[in-house]
Amino acid sequence: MKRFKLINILFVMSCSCLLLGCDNDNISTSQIIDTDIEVGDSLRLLGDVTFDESKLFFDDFTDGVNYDNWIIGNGAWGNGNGGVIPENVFYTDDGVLLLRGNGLYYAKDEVKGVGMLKDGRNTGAALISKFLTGPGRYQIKMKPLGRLGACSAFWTYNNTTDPLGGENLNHEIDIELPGGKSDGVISFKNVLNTNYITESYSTSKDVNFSSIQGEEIYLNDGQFHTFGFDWYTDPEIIVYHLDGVVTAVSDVFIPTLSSRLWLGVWFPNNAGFVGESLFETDYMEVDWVKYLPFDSSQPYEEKDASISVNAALESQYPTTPTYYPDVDLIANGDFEYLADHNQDGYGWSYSRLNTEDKEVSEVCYPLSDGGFQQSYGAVIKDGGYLSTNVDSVYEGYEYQLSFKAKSNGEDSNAVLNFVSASSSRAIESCPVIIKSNEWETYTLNVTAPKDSYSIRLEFYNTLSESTLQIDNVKLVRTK
Ligand SMILES: [Ca+2]
Ligand SMILES: [Ca+2]
Repeated sequence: MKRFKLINILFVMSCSCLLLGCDNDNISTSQIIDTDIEVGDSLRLLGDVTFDESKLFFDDFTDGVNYDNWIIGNGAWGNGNGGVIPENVFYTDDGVLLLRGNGLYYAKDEVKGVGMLKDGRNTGAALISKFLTGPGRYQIKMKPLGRLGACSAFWTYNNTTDPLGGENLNHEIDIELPGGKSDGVISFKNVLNTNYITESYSTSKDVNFSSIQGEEIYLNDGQFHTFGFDWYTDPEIIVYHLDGVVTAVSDVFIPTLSSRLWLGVWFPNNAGFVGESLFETDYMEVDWVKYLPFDSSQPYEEKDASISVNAALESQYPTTPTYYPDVDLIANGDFEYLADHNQDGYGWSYSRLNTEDKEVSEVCYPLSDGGFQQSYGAVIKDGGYLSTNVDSVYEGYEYQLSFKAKSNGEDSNAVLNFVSASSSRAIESCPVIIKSNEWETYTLNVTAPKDSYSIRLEFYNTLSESTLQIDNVKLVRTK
């Protein structure tokens, strides 16, 4: 009966497509789901489908990463990244899996990449299930890595050669953050819900969760959120959900091959997809993962899903818990990267005001003993201008800026600017005047105003009379 109804509906749908000339990606799903389930509904099971509770998989990472359940990935896919590596996998003593991502400003040189980049930049981490999965409910309670350029993801994957010689039978269901590519502003307001069959046929919903919930919600807000999807094969529907609310319903290109479950953070190196990874180090945090298969009413083809990256050795699994990392949103704020790296390309921009005639190298430059206690620091003279940026900043987020500075005049400034997505002009500026000729620590507590998208932090002299020295710049989220 269910099948008969589905065939009828598909017939109607293809007729209307012929008439309207629509493409498959844009088919409204409302005809199939009709009164069944819609975006904004509370999550529930469709029709008579039940769970096979006897096959529940649940992992809260209490004792770290279980070798019997998970492969820790040690390999790369995509271009321009360093892959996923076991050195970036950690857990806390209260059972949170920490997956570290090192962005393009990573200069610690403590880990090496296994992709095109070998110096540790754009390295992430991933777990892949040793068990195979099929139709059912998939959920992850996590905090995505809250910066642009790092894709926090939870997905099924089976990439199999087509026995008939066509393109690969890539079967995939993905939750990916940040979203926003469809309207050109990548942000944590959005999450991408995508499913594939073959390499060519996919449908992706770029979901703005705020508009579904009727209030502003940013998915890097420091809270755990539960992301997931229900994968049905009869009828073929995927219901994507977030915090118990339906975010998208897909009824085209539904996978039918058994898969493995993947989760992790990786670096697509594609600004149009998740933005640019202009940060040093941050983390994706996972409280738990759950997979609950459906009953036998949901058919699928059993096929081993090969694992497309190398596996870490058992000796590379983390064996002791770690403390929660102290995430500094400023890259290379202690300037010690200068010992082994070029001055440009690691987060700091050494520049000059438009009114300054001297070369940048004379008015804004790093100095090996120019920082606190004769360490590396930055020097700003005359019309020099030192700046750095932090993305993924949203209304209501609270931060503490701290830095060490000294100045031989009274016209030296640090200014923290909140900037919107649409203009480089500050929507709010928070200044600090630096007056002391001895090293002092300056702190500033700020709250991001409406329409915030990033922070631009700048150091300069207003009267071009002073020499300003800067070191140990740090910005942390306090709420
Ligand atoms: Ca946990
Ligand atoms: Ca220093």
